[in-house]
Amino acid sequence: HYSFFPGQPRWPPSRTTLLYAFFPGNQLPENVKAVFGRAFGRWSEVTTLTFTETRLYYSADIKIGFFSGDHGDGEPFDGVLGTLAHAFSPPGGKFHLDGDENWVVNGDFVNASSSMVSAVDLESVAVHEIGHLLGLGHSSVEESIMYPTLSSSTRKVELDEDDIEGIQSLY
Ligand code: TQI
Ligand code: ZN
Ligand code: ZN
Repeated sequence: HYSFFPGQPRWPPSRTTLLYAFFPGNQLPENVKAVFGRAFGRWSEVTTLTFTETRLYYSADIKIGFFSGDHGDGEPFDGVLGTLAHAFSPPGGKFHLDGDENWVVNGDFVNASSSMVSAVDLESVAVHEIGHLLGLGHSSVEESIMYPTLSSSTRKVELDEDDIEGIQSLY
């Protein structure tokens, strides 16, 4: 079953459009940015929320960036595997991804190299982290996006009934 964060934080009802921006220091290729657009779309399809990209990083509600190791927020990333990403409850908006992962987009490595041993599907992680950004905690339903385990190389991007019930009770 789905869960919320303590106190059930959510974006205020007056905020039906949330703005997201990419950390300008990353210079992400379009195919990587498009993954986040699709991941947001999966949640907006089942709620009253709309997500719009803004180029104004500092005024965005949700700030997306790839960082490696210690990146100044007291929650350092840990290299390949382990922690893949972190995103926090509303109205936090911080959405960080571990730049050391071997991220896969549409079945291809974003940073192709011959020594790849692990593969993490970016869209799967993005859909999960956006759930956290909107106020969902983890779920006990194994098929759900908010279940706290994802096997390596697995792609799981479709919202489960459990995710939909959870998010629809917030928005
Ligand atoms: N990052 C954890 C996560 O997003 C961070 C975390 C741990 C957390 N406990 C939490 C966030 C409690 C909110 C509330 O779950 S992670 C998965 C999954 C991670 C894990 O890097 O371990 C995914 C990121 F679900 F597969 F385990 C994305 Cl999809
Ligand atoms: Zn961080
Ligand atoms: Zn999680």
